[in-house]
Amino acid sequence: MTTVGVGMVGHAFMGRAHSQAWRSVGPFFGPPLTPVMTALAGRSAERAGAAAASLGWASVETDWKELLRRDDVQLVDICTPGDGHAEIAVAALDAGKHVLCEKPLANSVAEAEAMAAAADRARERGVRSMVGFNYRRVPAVTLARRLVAEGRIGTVRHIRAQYLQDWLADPEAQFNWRMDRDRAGSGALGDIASHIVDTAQFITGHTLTEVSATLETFVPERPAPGGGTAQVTVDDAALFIGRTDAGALASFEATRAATGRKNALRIEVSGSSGALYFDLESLNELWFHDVAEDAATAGFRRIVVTEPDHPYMGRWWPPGHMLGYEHTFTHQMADLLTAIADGTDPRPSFADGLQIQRVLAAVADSAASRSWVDVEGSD
Ligand code: SOE
Repeated sequence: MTTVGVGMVGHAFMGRAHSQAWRSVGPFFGPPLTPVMTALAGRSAERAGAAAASLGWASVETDWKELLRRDDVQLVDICTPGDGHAEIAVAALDAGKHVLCEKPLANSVAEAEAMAAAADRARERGVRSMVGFNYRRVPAVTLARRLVAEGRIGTVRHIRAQYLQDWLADPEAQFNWRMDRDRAGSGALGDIASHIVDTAQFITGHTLTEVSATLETFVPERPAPGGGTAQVTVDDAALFIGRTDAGALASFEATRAATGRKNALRIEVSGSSGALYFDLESLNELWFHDVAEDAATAGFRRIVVTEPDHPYMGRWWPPGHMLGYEHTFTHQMADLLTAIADGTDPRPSFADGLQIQRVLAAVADSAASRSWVDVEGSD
């Protein structure tokens, strides 16, 4: 099998980001499997048809279940709101289709457990699955992981993570599915705190074992699209501290009300002999501090992560020619297709996604009980 037929469910923001990645991964990465953009599934034939034409999909389905019945679809790419993830992923895996599922894996730990179990069953038949925490695949983030693994900053003592957005700072910002617990499962917690938990654990190799948290909803009621107002049933902001299995202290701030900050995912890792700092709003840069540096020239050094030997960069442009947000999705597809071809498990796996879901649940439980809570399964 040198090609893999892809069927994508959903065609909004993530559907558009994934479509550009499916189009670009072949020409730029030449993966062992070439993706064929076979079918786009969307509830509205008219809107899905227009999206398929503009995004490059060969056919349209108005019922995602049809993708599972098609022999020309071997991989299902789930780009729906969170309330669609579990049903589609379990059915697709049980039908023998590889699955890429957007983050967070699910709207609850129970759903994530069912998805991870389906992934285990499917793995026995060589069917692979991945959850789309794409920020691991920013070259600077992968470089940070390599530097930590090489011991370049020594023993990790602190993880300092933020994910700051401001699209809900305005109380007049309209209600949408991301503010509906039944659709999204949670607010900033599942949507963007999940990213910094995955990115922090990926860079350091640590896992969170216990957390102490608080959540806030600053604007409980918002203008509804059809007029009137709608109740916000999720958090606008999540703040929590934690301990890791390797003895580090961690702090996390995820908010959609950080006025003036657009998409500022920031991670600083403090080690016994150095430190690293990354900011998504300057995603081609990694700041590195080495205590061995002579005091006269010590400090955080700016690494422009665009050299051919830097992660993923050899496939793109000459040094100094920057990448963007969309390239992380192309990297994600390249790694997924390579893993499928090699018969290995792509990372992050559904088990990785389940662990993050358990961190999010511990955060919610801690905020409700105003106490420290252990992360299930971390003992
Ligand atoms: C939230 O607005 C959001 O779109 C997240 O859902 C994405 O995962 C993140 O990459 C950008 O911000």
